[in-house]
Amino acid sequence: MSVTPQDFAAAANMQELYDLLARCNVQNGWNKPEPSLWPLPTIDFKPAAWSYAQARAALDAAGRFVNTELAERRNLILANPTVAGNLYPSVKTLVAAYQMVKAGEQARSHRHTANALRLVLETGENAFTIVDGLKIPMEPGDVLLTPNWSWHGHSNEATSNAYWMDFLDVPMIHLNGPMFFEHHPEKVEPASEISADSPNRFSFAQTRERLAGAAEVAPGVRRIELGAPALRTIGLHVYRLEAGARLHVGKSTLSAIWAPMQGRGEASFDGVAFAFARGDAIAAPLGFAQNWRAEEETYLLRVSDEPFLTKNEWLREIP
Ligand code: 1HN
Repeated sequence: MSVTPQDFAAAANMQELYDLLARCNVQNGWNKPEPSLWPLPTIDFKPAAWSYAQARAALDAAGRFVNTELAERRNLILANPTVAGNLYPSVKTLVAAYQMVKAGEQARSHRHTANALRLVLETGENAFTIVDGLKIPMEPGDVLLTPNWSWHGHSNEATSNAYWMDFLDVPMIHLNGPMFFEHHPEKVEPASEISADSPNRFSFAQTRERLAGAAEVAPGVRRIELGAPALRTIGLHVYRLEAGARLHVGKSTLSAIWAPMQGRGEASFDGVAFAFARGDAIAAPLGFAQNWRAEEETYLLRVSDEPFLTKNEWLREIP
């Protein structure tokens, strides 16, 4: 029975009012057990690290059991372990994965509204990602973009397996809802033209050269941004630390996944330290101060939600 204005007028006490509100799918906004606004960001995701050596061995094992018929992508999702029941995001807004395509294999083409990029770890000659009909070479250290709704598949024409890391804004799409996905009608999108200088490719050679000419942001630390073009939701920065250099990153609302492209060292988050080497993945969720130290010359890719935050004026330091 619907609640009438007269019912509210007749409510004799607070409890009767609450009972009427409950029948209208309305909650009082002044007496909830959990506040809906709070003074500072809640910390839920925690720092975490994944080792490439381990992921590579797991992918090789998956290669024995999982073929390209069964798996559209033979990949391993790096789910942040510290949120109860989390099976997906690596940090609140982003997910990372390791992927392997065997020698001679093709991973079929699809497109989705999630923005994606890859960091190439190990390939032979003639490994390609096919983006919108062009074959983009995959060489170690390359960063390759597949923006929102671009067709993409992977074609490993080399004699050795290809390994890389994927980064996507899927958690943002899960939250906001605009998920669309399509298989390519031809399974693997036909492509014959090789586009080594595609704007969607940031070769490691180019990245190293740009960093050599970049200004220092801290003693022994240089930084560049990859793009244009840039993804609308995901920011890409590469840091170069000289041997022995340190980088301090203050507490902020930024969520990032870091991937060492070269080198070795240690990353410490409010006292929790992880040793890192090339190919590892380090989740840096919002709300933790970070201290990086390089034991040798080190290149770090930082994949973050910076553009999403800055567009909305949500990038802030946390005291
Ligand atoms: C995806 O589509 C790819 O296209 C890689 O290679 C990793 C992880 C989660 C969701 C979709 C790819 C992915 C992914």
